[in-house]
Amino acid sequence: MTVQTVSTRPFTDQKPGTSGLRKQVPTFQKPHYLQNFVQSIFDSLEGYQGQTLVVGGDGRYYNREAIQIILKMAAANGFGRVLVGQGGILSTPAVSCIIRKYQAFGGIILSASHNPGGPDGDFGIKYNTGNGGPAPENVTDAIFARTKVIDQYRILDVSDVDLDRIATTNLGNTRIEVIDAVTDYAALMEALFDFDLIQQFITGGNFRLCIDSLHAVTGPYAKAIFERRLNAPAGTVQNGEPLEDFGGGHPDPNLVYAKDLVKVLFGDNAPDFGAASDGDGDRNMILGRHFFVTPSDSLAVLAANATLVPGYREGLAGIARSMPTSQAPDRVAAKLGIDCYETPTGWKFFGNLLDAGKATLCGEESFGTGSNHVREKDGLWAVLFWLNILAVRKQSVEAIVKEHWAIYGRNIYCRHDYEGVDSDRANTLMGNLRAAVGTMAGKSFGQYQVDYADDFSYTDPIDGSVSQKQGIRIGFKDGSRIVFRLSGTGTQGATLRVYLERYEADPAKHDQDTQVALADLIQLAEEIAQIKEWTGRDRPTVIT
Ligand code: VG1
Ligand code: CO
Repeated sequence: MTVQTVSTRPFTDQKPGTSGLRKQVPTFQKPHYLQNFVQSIFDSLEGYQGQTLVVGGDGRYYNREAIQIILKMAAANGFGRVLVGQGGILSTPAVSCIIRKYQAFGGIILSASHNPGGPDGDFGIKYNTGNGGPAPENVTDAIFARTKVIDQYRILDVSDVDLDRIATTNLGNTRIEVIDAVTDYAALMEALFDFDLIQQFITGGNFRLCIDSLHAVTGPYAKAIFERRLNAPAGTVQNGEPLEDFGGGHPDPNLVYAKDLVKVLFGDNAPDFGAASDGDGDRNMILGRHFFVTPSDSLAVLAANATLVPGYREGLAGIARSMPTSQAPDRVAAKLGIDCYETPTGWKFFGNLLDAGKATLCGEESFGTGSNHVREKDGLWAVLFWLNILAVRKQSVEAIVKEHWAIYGRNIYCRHDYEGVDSDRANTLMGNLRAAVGTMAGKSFGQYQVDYADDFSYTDPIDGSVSQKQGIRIGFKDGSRIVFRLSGTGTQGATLRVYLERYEADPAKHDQDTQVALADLIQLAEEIAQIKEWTGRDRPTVIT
């Protein structure tokens, strides 16, 4: 058993995006490509000799091969112990939970989250630090800097580890422990929520639920928690087998891609509650019978009802939301007399606020909600939070959301995505906006008067780090907003995201259709950004 030092040359395209490095599978399969990135992670860390690393992925194509490489490299680089999920499976929130529980030095997650998988799909890798959260920008910047100059990596010349058997083996001086993927995570959930009450509620005969794992990582977690621990009927979890290509689907829990679930919840004799998760289990979509809860509203409702749930009975220290997320949570924070922080897109920006005890709940409009229980967004946690609230309040999802709007007003909200557009043209569109926002304040567009317009810049209140160019915000005097940004998770061309929001205080107008209610702003976004011209599209690919 020898440590091999392999000569390599840098790849120029290993800059991590919103959530780690994501590329098409064939890119990751190029000789040395994954190895270079893994060694660059290790090279930019200090003090991990003899420490614990957590490794797991969402089960997509190339997961097992990548894990074998990482185990051999972790051993060759001197980690003392590696905890790896059985079958190579660990959801993103489970990795966060395990890093924290076992005081690991950090973790590596293999996932491209909501991007499709398979031989022609996407793959991804991201590093999480000892707090269990995604590496902050100073760490990802250091990793990227290293990828540009790397000339060798270290790997053990040994045979593969059996990932399917729960057992401990040694690779050189490193202990490799294959652990059950679900146990630690399920125990954490049980500590936060009233499982007995939820169980009575979902087995009492008056409530039916349907959980869709989209053939991605949450299948085993959802079956263990809902069907086995909480006794929901067998079949409650649909699409529950993780598949390497997610059954050909797009494991993104929104109204477009979670169509099986949408059909059930909007069909005849629909159940009372439905939920879906994404590829790596950190996102959630919540549906009631014939009713969709926007992720921004979901965060606001969870915040307003948090004290009904055992783990949050003491109340919230604060709320944090990403900039494009609607301002619905801000209204709850104002009423509770707590702070609401506005951060750039990406969970890594919540880490410092959570560690400092300034925020308890966090959320993003992209179907991500979470809390200080881990340092990642957490799909099944959000589902359990909703079920706990429903079990206490014994009202429908729709009634709870409508009552919420009656108290706080409704932030009517949606996002339009233009996927796979030409990168140069998308950059031109953003460049034009950037040039225009400086002089936009005070201008009027029909009934809308611009209050402020900028390219969002964030100064972290804990460590003072500054993140610039995080998206164009145009805020109007009546509280409406339009936000434009380019995705940082795609692998082909560019994706333009346009976020639209309008506030409606009058309950008599809360039932309006979202697209109709936002029609003026949609028109205005087109006028300001010339979307059709620069994207070559006359409508969005995803409306959510
Ligand atoms: C998207 C979402 C963002 C989320 C990120 C990672 O990023 O907008 O809110 O944090 O995906 O989520 P972007 O840059 O494409 O807009 V996950 O669940 O895909 O890791
Ligand atoms: Co995800």
